[in-house]
Amino acid sequence: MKITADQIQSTNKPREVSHAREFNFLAETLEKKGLNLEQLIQKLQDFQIAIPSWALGTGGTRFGRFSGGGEPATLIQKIQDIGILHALNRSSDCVSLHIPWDIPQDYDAILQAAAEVEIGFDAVNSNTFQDQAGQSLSYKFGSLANQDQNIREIAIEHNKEVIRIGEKLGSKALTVWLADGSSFPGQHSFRKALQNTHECLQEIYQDLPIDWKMLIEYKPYEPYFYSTVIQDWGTSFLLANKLGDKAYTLVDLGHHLPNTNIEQIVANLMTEGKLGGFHFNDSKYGDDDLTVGSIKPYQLFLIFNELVAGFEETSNPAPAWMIDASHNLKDPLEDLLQSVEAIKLAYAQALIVDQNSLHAAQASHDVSMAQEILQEAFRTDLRPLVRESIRQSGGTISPIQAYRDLKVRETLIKERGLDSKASGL
Ligand code: AOS
Ligand code: ZN
Ligand code: ZN
Repeated sequence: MKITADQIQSTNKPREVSHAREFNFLAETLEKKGLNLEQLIQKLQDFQIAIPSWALGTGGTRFGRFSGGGEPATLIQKIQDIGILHALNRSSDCVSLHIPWDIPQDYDAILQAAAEVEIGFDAVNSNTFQDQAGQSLSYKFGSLANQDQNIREIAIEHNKEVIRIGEKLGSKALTVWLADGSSFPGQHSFRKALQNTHECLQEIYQDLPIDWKMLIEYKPYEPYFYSTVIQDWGTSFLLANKLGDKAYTLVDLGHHLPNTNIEQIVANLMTEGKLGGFHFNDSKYGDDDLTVGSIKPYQLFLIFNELVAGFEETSNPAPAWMIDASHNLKDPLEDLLQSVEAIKLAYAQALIVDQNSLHAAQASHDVSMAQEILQEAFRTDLRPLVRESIRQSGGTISPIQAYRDLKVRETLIKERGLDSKASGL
């Protein structure tokens, strides 16, 4: 299934008048505040968020999986699904692959399928948390941190292979997330595990093409429950610093213990020029991988507030923007449309923060006013602005409604059947 420009227009038609009314009202309000609407719209249009190839099918928990049908079974079908999202919201022009859940066979066919729907390739993810088919030794007790050099070598080789795959597709970054850790005190030596990880990452780093980045993800627990080798941003940052200029920290929003101040982590990483990318999602308890903005939208806004300020005030390179979510109840494509909208909304809210007044409030220790300034931006309903930016890019005013009007899921089920299944989790 492919969505045409005519179809987009047809879904916009019945909503145009009310959208215009809402947008004009907002535009007037924003202009009165001295904001430049054209610039805001341009920034929102330029902001593209990569879709993870593993989030297009129904996820699941260890207790079960309930597919909604019509799932993409091949990499090309996954790319086509992202093409559908991108046609609707003009905001997701990239896919992030996970090897070996995605194994490109015919590169020409994949590149062509991607070009047809205007999709490029963001960071490629390696996978050393599962044994691969035919693998001689197991990752059961770790990969890059393992005490067994033979296992570490398999894991290093896999990461190098992922780089080679990414190169053929035009990716510019390798994301490394390691499950390595321990479930019981005494199970392994913290120091040896970290040293092994560092040495292995060094070897992989040496294979990075000149214009590539290595993005190092951290996570406090799970699948192991006592310790994780790269447990927090500090450990990721330490490794990134030791490795060199091409290594950065990747912040997955769900990879923090409850109530962690993520916006402060973002600010500090930007100060050091080491913020490499995001895995956006939301969570209540742990790595819940819920729809972005569904639980803590204010936190998301505060993160974007640091990002927007950091873009101005630091020389941190542009981070990679990716979603990392799992959909157990909702239609994955609807969920991703909601996530992208939530991210753009938080970005828009951060863009209208009156930074000068905030700096002035900070300089005069005016705590109440500093809070007022942030909340003024957060509580302004900017949905019409985000919709307008998407409409001007050729997308739809109401992505979820359009998705339903155009009967996308029904069509995918007809084309692929009820039982089709994406590889991976
Ligand atoms: C795992 O918790 C991390 O979020 C990784 O990014 C992982 O590769 C991805 O979530 C797929 O499971
Ligand atoms: Zn992640
Ligand atoms: Zn995760």
